Amino acid sequence: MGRLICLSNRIPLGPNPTGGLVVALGDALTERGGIWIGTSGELVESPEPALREIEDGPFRRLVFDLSPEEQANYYHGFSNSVLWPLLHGRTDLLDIHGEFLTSYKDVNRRLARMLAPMLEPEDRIWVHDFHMLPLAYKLRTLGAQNRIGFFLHTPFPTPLALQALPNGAEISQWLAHYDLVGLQAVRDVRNCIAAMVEVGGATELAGGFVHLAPRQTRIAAFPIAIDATDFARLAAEEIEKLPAGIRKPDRRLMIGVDRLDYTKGVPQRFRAFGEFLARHEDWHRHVSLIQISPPTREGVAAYDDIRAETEHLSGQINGAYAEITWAPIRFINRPVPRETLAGLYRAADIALVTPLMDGMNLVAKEFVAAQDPEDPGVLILSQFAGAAEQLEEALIVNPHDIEQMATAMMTALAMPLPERKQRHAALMQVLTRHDVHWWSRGFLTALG
Ligand code: ADQ
Repeated sequence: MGRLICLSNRIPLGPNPTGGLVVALGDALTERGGIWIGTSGELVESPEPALREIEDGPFRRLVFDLSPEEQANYYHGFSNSVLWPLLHGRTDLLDIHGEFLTSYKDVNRRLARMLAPMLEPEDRIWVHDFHMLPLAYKLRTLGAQNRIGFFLHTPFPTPLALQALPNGAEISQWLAHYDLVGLQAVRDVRNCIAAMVEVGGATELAGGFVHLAPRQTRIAAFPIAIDATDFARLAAEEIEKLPAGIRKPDRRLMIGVDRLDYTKGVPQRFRAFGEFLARHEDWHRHVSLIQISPPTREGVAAYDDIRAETEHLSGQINGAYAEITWAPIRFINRPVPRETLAGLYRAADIALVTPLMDGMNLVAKEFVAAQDPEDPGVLILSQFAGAAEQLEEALIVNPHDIEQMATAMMTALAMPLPERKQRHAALMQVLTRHDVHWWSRGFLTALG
């Protein structure tokens, strides 16, 4: 059995790396001398044409640097200002420039050239996410015959949206050089096959395979997951450590946790909470919303806009409703340690997970896992999160429908304990059956 070689834009650094993917891949990487490869996070004028080993962790990690120009064109440019909005159906935000695409291809070619000489025939390669779509194609050009799998963490767009890219057909060519393309949800599998056929000229075969000469690729859903048992244990421990007063006996708590990204629907969520407060004066002083949203991708214009919009809305709602001893919204623009988040989820009565579009959304799963089964909170979940395909017992909402979301908030606050317990038990069963180990095993078994 060969090694497992994983590639992702960011890799877990430090002597004790943490995070969902580390849990998912750690065993496979440690067992068979696997390697994780990604960018170093350092910018240098002339990046070395070789991978550099980081020597202090539980499995091998190799990194490469980007130049400031590549950071601007490959990372902020094609990855974050073209592919990210496209994959989330936000074609209105596309920022198309020739030099972005050129840099994107160049970085992937350089990576393939650094990787190809290291490969042994039995090695399996697992490429993660949209920063590295062309990697298999570049490796095949250099003669690699290995099994190569790709997992896309975002949604896959419709064939129509894909045509907003000048190189829409090329995406299908890139995907066709993988043996397996894994997506988060069944809806993404449908979109991907339709796009490869309609835009890329592929032929659909039986069993989720497509043929684009000279290769056959399997397209399948592998919904990403968490270690629910471990997260439940963490939350039960951490709630005890929260500061007194975070949750008063007469006050209910709603929570939202998202990177400050325009896909996450935070403005719509704030508007719905404003609508709820306007409708239910009796709930004033008795419910508040903590929204934890660290800024990301600063410097990309659309992210500056979403920050200004959310700050404006939270200020407006607090200005309209706050009293001396109560503010309806606490809007925190910093990351919060994972342990504290776990405790906060458990302290909350309701989670608002209402993205406009999301590959999966792990916050939804973390919230469910963190609940006390004897007195669980309620998950309000967008129909456009990949998680909605699995978490059917959540209160499913349309994040564009502000009135419906405000009604769901009231339904969740009024939900009797037996119904909360029954919904939570059903959700928890999904999470424990389909945990993060099930996810990585499933993908790697399918890759062969
Ligand atoms: P993200 O868009 O980052 O991931 P998500 O799935 O919600 O979205 O994962 C976020 C992770 O970061 C969660 O584990 C959460 O706890 C943590 N996090 C979020 N806000 C935080 C904060 N303020 N402080 C600390 N931690 C915070 C992409 C896709 C998703 C897909 C994942 C995994 O966009 O759809 O679910 O990858 O495939």
